[in-house]
Amino acid sequence: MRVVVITIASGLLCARAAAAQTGTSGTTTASPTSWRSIPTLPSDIDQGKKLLANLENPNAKDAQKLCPGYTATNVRNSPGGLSARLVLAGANCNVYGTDIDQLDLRVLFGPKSRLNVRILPVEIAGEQESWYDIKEDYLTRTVNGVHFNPTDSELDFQFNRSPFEFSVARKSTGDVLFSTKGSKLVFENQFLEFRTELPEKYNLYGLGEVMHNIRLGNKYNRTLYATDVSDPLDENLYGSHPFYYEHRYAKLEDGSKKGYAHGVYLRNLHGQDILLRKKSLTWRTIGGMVDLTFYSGPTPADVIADHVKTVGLPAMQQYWTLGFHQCRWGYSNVSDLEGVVEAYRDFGIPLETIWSDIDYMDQYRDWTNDPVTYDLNAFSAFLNKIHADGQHYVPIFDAAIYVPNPNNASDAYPYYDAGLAADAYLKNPDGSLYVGAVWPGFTVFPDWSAPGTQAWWTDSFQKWHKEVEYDGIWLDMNEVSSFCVGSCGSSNIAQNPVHPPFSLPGEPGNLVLDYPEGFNNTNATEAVSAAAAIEARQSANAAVEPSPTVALFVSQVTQGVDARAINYPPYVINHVQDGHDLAVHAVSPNATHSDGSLEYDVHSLWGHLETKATYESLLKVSPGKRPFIISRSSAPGTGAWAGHWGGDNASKWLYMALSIPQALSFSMFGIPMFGVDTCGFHGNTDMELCARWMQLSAFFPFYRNHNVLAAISQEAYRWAAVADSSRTAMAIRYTLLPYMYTLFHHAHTTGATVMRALSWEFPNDESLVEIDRQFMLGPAIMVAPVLDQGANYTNATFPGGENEKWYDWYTHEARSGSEGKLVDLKAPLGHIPVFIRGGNILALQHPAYTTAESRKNPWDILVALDSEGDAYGDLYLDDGESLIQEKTTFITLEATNSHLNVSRKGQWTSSEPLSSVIILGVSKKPRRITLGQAQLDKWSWGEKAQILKMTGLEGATEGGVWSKEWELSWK
Ligand code: MIG
Repeated sequence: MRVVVITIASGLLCARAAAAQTGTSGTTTASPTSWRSIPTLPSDIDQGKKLLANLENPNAKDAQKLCPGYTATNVRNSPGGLSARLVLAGANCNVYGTDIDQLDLRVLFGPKSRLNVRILPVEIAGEQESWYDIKEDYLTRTVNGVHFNPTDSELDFQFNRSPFEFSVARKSTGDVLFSTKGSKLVFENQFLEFRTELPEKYNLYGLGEVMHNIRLGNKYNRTLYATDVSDPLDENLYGSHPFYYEHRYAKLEDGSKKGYAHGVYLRNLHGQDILLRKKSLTWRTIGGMVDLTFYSGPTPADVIADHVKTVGLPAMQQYWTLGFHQCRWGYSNVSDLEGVVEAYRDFGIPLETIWSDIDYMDQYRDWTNDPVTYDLNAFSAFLNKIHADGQHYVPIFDAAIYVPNPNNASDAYPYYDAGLAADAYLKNPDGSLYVGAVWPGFTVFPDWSAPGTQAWWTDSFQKWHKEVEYDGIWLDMNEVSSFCVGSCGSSNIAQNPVHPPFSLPGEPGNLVLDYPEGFNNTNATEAVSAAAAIEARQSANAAVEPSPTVALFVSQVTQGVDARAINYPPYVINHVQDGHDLAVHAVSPNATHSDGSLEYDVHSLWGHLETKATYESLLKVSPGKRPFIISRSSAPGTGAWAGHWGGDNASKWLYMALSIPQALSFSMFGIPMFGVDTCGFHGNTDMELCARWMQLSAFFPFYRNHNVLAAISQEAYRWAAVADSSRTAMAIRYTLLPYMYTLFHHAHTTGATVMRALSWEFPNDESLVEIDRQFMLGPAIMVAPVLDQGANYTNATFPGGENEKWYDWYTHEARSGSEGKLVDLKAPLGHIPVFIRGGNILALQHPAYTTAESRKNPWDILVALDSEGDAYGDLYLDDGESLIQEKTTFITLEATNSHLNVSRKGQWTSSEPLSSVIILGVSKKPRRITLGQAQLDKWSWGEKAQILKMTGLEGATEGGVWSKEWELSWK
């Protein structure tokens, strides 16, 4: 018997131990699940070549030294911009592919905040489709300048003919935002390199998906290539977003600072390295073309909105999706789910949605339920019950499709057959099916370019919905992941079903023994035994010999004119997977699509396109309703169809802290519906971490607790302190739901963000460039969580200076800005510091157990006056679920001169009453208060607190608080 341990790329979190096996296809030892007694894939099936990434190779060829660059000729003005021919300025260098001798430069302006610079091979300039470009229905184009006059642009484009260099400047200030001066353009069929100068100590943000603080280092590398990996720091993850913005601060004559931001988006999703250096940024991709869009800002909010509008405005969410979601890997049957739903109810902790991980599936096959543990009758009864209670259900859905064993008639899997008949699967270069391996065994993968795929996909989701009335879909493994290198199953499908080449968490050799940092302080006894168990496991592993590598790779592409080295491109990006091999843990680069494209060129779009297809399907499953999808992989524009969660984090304080910059980066990428696995995925959580995290995530747009198989349970009711903390934070969240929903409306219509960095709200304040341990939810709410183990206080900065007003959420006590200094805040366990920014009006609704019940509750209006005595707020109302709304209402609340004016537009009606109005920052005792014509006598005012409270207003606004326009004055 041999056991092999492969350490997952993150190294620290989850040792993926290979299944114990005898010989090559031996049966495994006894296991709790029946499907375990099946052959196991060889453990080394996921090992590729060991390559040296260019970035780690000191002897790597330097294209800047070896290549000639280009000369511009034939320059002419064209509608909306200019064009030129770029000609290679010397002998071919062919460093990482073949140089392209002649390039087309196309510069296009319009609208005034955007400029697009495209450089593409002349040979494809007239072509509709080419591997150099991304189809427009995959990723939208950014600029349409045909009727735009470049002189109206906020940006200026300058270039030098020989050597060809270009720059982009902000017209109003003359500031050069991007300049390739002093560097060469390198354009080869498998390698692109260009560099821009940057100012010293630049503040640069974005370029995801990567785990990192919000501000990127100035000596730092980033790699983008969609991959299935457990959230290692500073490595490429599930999605690719080649967009950054830079924030500069100009000194004005009076000594004050003014912030200017601009954005840069590279519309190229090939594998890429981005090199951030002291005064420059270098972009290197292994294919595609230069397709750069510049956004002029000038604030970060302007840049982000411009980018989000460009790639696709985010989907409007159904109201209920903003409720609290509970998930875990390891709810092994329907009664597990029932038990969790009941326990939440018993403990009085709101639960909106219960989720299923892969446990529900029949042998991990999509669109099926385990006939015993998730029996359809019992399951339907359960779903009927939760639906009747106003709750929801969302199952996971895996990207790969099981291939039934052709030699076993009882292994039939009709969903596969239907996809095969629709010719919906990726192929090998020789036209045979590409067969990888994922949870169910050997699998195939949908091909989103094939004409029959969408109909089969939709039909399958519709069929399944007749059996299981799900309310949304959670898309996993869509990078797209495969547990083996190459088409490993091509000649092996007769072995199906096979077990993945590693054991599941909790199985022998892969026990979940880890605890959060500081656990030894809070629970010494348990920490000691966990440490002993980890040590025992490590010494057992040390005794095991590594297995030899098997070459499983299928042949290179030989067809057609594509002579590129597809499987092993000459430039090796710093890909996180073992050996930097692009084929490891993914469908391989040579998988071939029906439109002729290769996975090499479209890999990072797989999840994006699956999300789009699933969105289309859900529109058919539940006609007229906004689809609810959470996807692991994403690309620019995925937000138009789905939200995203932060993937496989760990139950560590570090990961809780990093969830804030994670969320802020997805705000930048136009995917506002974001949250992370609250209380942590890998490893065991503990009471303190889970209590803090349940409170923090309550202020994230997507609020879900999720846990790995075999870790200790972490539902909010498992510890009294976590239950208390959760109830407190959820009550605030549910009170704020109308506000969050309104933020989503703005995101959906204008590209505004929901979760915001402080530097976006205070763009002239340079002290905020790195602040990512506190954040804002919209313009009005600031959250300053405790992120450290054992702490009973935290510190926070209060931007805005002495004229800014910040009000404590709980006490309504006012304070002014802290002038860049950190202020200590008391925050014992159970308390999360939250503040309201003066100048905002919040329309709040009394919280209830579900969002549906909350929507029927009375309203409070909280007016937080700024130092001038003014405030503004708005509220968007609709039916909460329809894709196309027949009636909506938009309420505007304005306070000035001791007067509140509530105006409305639209036809949506609701009848909930007003309950109270509270006004913060009222410095003088009013003599008389009137609401409409009526004088109010139930009110109080405190000299010290400067708070004016009017309660018992239920009868004051006839027909409901929002049914008519009204006014309130306190003079
Ligand atoms: O290879 O379905 O990120 O949330 O619990 C692991 C099991 C597959 C990865 C997801 C995680 C989910 C897990 N999945």
